[in-house]
Amino acid sequence: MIYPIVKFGDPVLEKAAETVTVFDDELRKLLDDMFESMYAAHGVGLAAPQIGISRRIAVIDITFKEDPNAKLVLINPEIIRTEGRHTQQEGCLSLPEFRENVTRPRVVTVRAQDAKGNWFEKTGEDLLARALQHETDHLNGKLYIAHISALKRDLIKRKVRKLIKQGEW
Ligand code: GNR
Ligand code: NI
Repeated sequence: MIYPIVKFGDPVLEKAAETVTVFDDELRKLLDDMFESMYAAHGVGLAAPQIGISRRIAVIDITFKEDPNAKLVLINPEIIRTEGRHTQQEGCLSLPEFRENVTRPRVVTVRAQDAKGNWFEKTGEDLLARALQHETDHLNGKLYIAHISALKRDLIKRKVRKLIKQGEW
């Protein structure tokens, strides 16, 4: 099932999501639906709050279906190591049409559980590192605009408010 993507303005995007404690078939179905929804929306990552579900679950595939081994499930993820710094354009499916340069660590290691509840660590660089951080942020109620200047952030908020008023958001 393809879920619609929740957009900026919905409070679910700005609250911390709930820790996952049950690793059952319902969770595995949700993960399948999240991958399907992410691919349908042409994203390289998707966090559960973006489909209105406030649980600490995210999926990533920076190859966009090219490499089946690149599918990454992150449950209860935490960034445990970071290295370097890199600035790159970043977007979010919950803020369609907006893009801003965001400076983040260039290499990160995440500790997370898989669909079966087994803990693992994964180190990523560049786009993967960015996606690992972007999705972990979502689960903490944080959007990429938290990492840009207040001036740019307020401009985006103002534009979104205008779009909402016009019924275009
Ligand atoms: O599809 C996405 N692309 C992207 C590009 C640069 C940095 C982060 C991302 S994640 C984003 C999908 C999304 O909103 N995930 O939460
Ligand atoms: Ni996002």
